[in-house]
Amino acid sequence: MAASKPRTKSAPPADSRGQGGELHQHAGGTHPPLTTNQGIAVADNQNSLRDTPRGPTLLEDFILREKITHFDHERIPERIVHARGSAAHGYFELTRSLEEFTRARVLTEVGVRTPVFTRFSTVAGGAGSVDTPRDVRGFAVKFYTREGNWDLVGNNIPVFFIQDAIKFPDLIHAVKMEPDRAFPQAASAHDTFWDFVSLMPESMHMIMWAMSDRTIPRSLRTIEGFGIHSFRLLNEAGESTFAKFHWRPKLGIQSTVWDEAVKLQSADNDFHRRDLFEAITAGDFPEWELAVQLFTEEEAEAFPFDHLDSTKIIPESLVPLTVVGRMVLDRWPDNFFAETEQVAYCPANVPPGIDFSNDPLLQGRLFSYLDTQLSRLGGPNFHQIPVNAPKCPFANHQRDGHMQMQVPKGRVAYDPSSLQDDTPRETPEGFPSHATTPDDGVKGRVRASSFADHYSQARMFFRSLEAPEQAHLASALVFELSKVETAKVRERTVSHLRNIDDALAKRVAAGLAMPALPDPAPTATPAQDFPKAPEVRVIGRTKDLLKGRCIGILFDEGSDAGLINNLRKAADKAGASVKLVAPKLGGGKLSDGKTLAADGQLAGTPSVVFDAVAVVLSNEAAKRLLKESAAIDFVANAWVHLKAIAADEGAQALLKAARVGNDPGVVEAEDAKAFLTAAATRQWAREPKVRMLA
Ligand code: HDE
Repeated sequence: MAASKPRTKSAPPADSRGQGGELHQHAGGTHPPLTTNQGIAVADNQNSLRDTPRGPTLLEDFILREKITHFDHERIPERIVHARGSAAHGYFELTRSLEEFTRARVLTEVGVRTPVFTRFSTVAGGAGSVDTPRDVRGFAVKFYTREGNWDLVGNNIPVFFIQDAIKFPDLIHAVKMEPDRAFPQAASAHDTFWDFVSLMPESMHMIMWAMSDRTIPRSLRTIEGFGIHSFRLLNEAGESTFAKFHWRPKLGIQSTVWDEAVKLQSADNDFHRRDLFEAITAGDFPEWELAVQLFTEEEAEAFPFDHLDSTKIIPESLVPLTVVGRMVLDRWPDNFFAETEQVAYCPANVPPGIDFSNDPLLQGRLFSYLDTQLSRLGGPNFHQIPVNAPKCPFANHQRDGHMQMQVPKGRVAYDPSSLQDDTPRETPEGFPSHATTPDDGVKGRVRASSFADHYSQARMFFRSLEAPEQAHLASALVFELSKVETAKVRERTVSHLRNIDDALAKRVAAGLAMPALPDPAPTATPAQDFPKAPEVRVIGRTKDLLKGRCIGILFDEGSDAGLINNLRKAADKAGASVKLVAPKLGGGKLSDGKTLAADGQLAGTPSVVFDAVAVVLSNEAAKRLLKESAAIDFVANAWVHLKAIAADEGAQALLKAARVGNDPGVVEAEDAKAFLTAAATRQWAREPKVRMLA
């Protein structure tokens, strides 16, 4: 009989005998008793209940049925977009009060640490897709403020594809895998995406960003975040100021090169997730500054674009950034499903003092998130899941529904009421604190004429980039359009490029070997020449830092122990992490007779996962490794991915086989200083030697 047993910790025997006589292995140790979800202790978790040893399983086996039933329902629907994500806990600390502009305490109380939960995601792929496709990254922050939750649900790109929320389902249907063939997964390089965007000139500015190096980041720790829309801040006097929110990574912005991003997909599906996990668990906490752009209605009137249009940035030359705080992510979630999967962000979650603008994209989002979460999380009580619940008290008269976790007391569940003293009531401190806006009295399905300029900022973006970045962008367009089967879609896209930058259009047309350059797309609003916006670059904004970078050292039997130790020490001092790679995980005996184990086996640890590599080999080992393509690829990829390479005398044969050339990024392993200087950056000057860019 399944009676409840005393809850003492028991040490199970090293093995135990099931009723059929077979042995189960136990790993040992002291553990609490295993129970069913009803708290019934389980004596045998290996065998289902049968009436004879070889007879059918009995329906009576409630332990089996509960376990399998729970398993059958373990998956919930994945997010329709941003399905693949990684998240971490941390805090936000205000360093500068915005009291003049807002009454929201999270933005006025300097020094207070507000807990946050931040989730990064890709947009197009499913939950099981890879981390490193070319894609926009979601950057969603839940601030558990003393006045309720504030969700700043942003992306790593400051603009968006469309101006009006009514186009979102079309955009997403176009970018997701094509419905008849169910591919490609997590990629925009296909006909339906380019068909749609080439018919939506408003997406051209975003296309410039999406085809730039921003969408192939090296690490989630090196991406920026943007709230995109203009929000409003409201102060005690009810005065309103517009605000745009920016997250700036402490480590600077870093991206990969395309060939590296492609190879990372096969080297490590979880590259970004693992990188974030490893950094946080090593105590190397990622950090971002929160900056705001603040401006008034009158200032906005003078902009040469409409700030309510999410396809536009406000260049920093027009409205500079003011840093107001920092976010530190210092704790990996205990459980992926309970926290990262069940977290529900919603741009409509704002505390008093933060309000919305009339951006039509934001307005649609205010509806969509709660709606999708009702079905994704199975009912109206998902706000009670620990990761979603506010950390301040919350109470109202909403009741019941699926999965109600609270047990409300008393007979009053309505308002107004007079029967009970402790029921929640309205408070003057709370919402509404909405801004009043002038109303022009026109109602209709209209798009403001101030939203009509689709090319000026796309041109500004492209022309602001450094030359290698422009080449990457052109090559990305050639790559994506080369996957598009329909000629007229390719031509239509190039016709938009002609309105952005004719030289870019010609490069892309040449890269596709187009027989003729298509005419520019018709437009009533030709591009204006805006001043360059250097803040959009990646290359100029990468910090030459070793902190946050990882160096891989390839070694084998007989490698020079002194050299390896020197390199490790120097890298450690400079703040870089080091991983050792060898043909076998057990490593080998070095020149000093001591055995050094590797962190990764060569076949499973290619150089794409590192920011720079050192190769320290004896002549014999190098000779042996000439027969190992993974060793040659290790060096060859570091070279073509523009990474610093340090090599000792013995390793030269491998460098030769990998066709490594000569440049300031290739140094002797003895010169740790020169190596670390080179390792702190990418060798952009090498690129024309190794790649034909468009
Ligand atoms: Fe989202 N978006 N979105 N989005 N979005 C979702 O909400 C939507 C947009 C963003 O880590 C969904 O819970 C509409 C812009 C992030 O859980 C859904 C429109 C920006 C995340 C939804 C947009 C974003 C989402 C899917 C056009 C950058 C992941 C699952 C008006 C500012 C949040 C969910 C997480 C998720 C709707 C456009 C960012 C369907 C209708 C612009 C970071 O509600």
